[in-house]
Amino acid sequence: MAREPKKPEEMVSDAASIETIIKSRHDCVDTCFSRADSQSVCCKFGTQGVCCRICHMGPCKITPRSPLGVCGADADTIVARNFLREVAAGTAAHSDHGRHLVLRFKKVAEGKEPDYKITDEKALYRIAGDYGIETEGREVNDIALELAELFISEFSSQEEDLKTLNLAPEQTRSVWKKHKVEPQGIDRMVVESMHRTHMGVDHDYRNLLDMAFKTSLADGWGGARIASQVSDIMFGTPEPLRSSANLGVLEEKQVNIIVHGHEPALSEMLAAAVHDPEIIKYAERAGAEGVNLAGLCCTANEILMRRGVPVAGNFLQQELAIVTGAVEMMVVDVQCVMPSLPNVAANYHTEVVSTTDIAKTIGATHLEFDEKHAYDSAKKLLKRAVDNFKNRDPEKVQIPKVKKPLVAGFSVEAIKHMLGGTFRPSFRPLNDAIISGRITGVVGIVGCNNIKTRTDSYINALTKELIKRNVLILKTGCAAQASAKAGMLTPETAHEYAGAGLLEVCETVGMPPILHMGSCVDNCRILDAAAHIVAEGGLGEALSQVPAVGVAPEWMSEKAVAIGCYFVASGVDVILGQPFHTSGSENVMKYLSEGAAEKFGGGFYEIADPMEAVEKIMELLNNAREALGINKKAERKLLDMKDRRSLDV
Ligand code: BF8
Ligand code: SF4
Repeated sequence: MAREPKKPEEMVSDAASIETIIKSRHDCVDTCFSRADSQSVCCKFGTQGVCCRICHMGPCKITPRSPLGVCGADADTIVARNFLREVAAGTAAHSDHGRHLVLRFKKVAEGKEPDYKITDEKALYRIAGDYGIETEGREVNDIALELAELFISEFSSQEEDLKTLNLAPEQTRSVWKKHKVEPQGIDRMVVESMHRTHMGVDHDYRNLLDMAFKTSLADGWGGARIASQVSDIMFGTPEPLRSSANLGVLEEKQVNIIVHGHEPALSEMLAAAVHDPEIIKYAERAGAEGVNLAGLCCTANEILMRRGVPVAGNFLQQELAIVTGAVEMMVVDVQCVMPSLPNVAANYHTEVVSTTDIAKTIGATHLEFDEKHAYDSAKKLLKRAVDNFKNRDPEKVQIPKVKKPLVAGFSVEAIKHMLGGTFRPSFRPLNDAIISGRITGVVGIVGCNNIKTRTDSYINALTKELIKRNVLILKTGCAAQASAKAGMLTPETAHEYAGAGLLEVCETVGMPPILHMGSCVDNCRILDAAAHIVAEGGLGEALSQVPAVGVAPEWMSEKAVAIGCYFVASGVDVILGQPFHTSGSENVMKYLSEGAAEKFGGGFYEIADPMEAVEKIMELLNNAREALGINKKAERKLLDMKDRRSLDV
């Protein structure tokens, strides 16, 4: 007997998605929500991580009756190898994104890409300084070129440790040295991971998992970090700004273009070109009131953070955006783009356009992005979208009237300014608030949506409860967009939900209790914030001592596995709302939790229930506070100027 499809409200938690899933059923359009229903139960061997298809004597699977593969590999080896391959893929994704930006940055420095420029010279000086590059009396392009070359060597270095590691506190670095997980060149780490997981190479699960941590560090303190830094230099360091989120940002009377994926280079150009008078006139001639650019997933986060472009939705809303019938064009680049998009689009007038030769989908129009004429390329795309406006079927248009205001743009530099003012930007007030107990600790809530969890529900329940308990929340990726859709990325949220201590700090500083720090490569900004907390003093010497926890409540991608690993290897405990595919090996599970905690000071915890996660997080934060000797009752006095001065170091 056919199963009843799930009710939309059981699968998603926001009104816009519920309305649009109902529309998709009415329009007889398949989406991830209907496909998840027909997938039914996931493969047991895959879930446990005990399926090995690394050589062609297999695939082998581990069961009580066959505890070894044909070659003799046991569950520990197979699970650890599969895990390392996931980390390598996640690291590769972030880092290749970083590489494309670095190569462009180099061309910009050489004056070969006139449509791009160094937007944020201050960021260039700051970052070049971080790497010990001389800036005094030098031309901007000269500094940029040296920095670009240094970044390129971070990918290609063979025996030298990554220079980016020097941005971590010294004690954290010495932990990495002690356990031999300091990565060399990013590319080498990924290649070596693939070598070591080839049939007949590395079989010791502990050695394989150490390599997973090492490779992940080449992501968080390497490729992803570089992507973030180069984006800041070329497109600007984010500063707080207002915008809005959810499908309701689409405009009924305008040409709607959605950018989706991860790389900011093309979307930045589109965001600039959309205001070009030529484009506005072109749209008006086509009978539209204008051109409306909106984003999905991390491309959305990139242009939200820097330009305030509205967010149409997070990961599981990508098909729903098309189902509104109001999108003329969806421009995609790399990562988290569902291959189903052209099929969904075939039911409407939407044109899906792929733009890079490393990411093509059958059914999508492929229009290679011309970097040399980037602005013209962007204008051409916009005009093409306008031309498609006439094909929109008004009968099929249904834009949910659901959107929420938000504030985003909290780079580490912006947080520093907010806390200390322009005159003396500093993390001191935050450290003081943590030491005094007004803020219990800092929690990074990151990652995706996953069809296995009612969309956004874990993320939002956890966030709400933590701010009630005086925890400052740092967010990125689709998790940040979940808060945005719930209307929680606003300063008013402090009054509505925050505990007394956190509220006091938010009011004094004028900041929201949930800080949106960007896309998934910007998870390194969270670690950078923790490094600033350490440098400011009073909260330990290593990242592992800071009362901080990372959570990936609804994660789904290999990138999230890499992110989790570099948080843990940096000494930060990580709570996973979705389990890894490692349950087939108790040894691997133990190594990732207790083993990692012993080595790095942070380990993994799998907790399926958000309220249980809250309890665990509070316990971890309080343990850290206890160890620092600051776990006394919150003192209610705000520091006066004299106190502040006496704390200055
Ligand atoms: O890099 S949070 S679904 S969009 S993987 Fe993807 Fe996950 Fe969203 Fe951004 Ni990150
Ligand atoms: Fe089977 Fe070993 Fe080949 Fe894996 S590597 S498929 S366990 S024989």
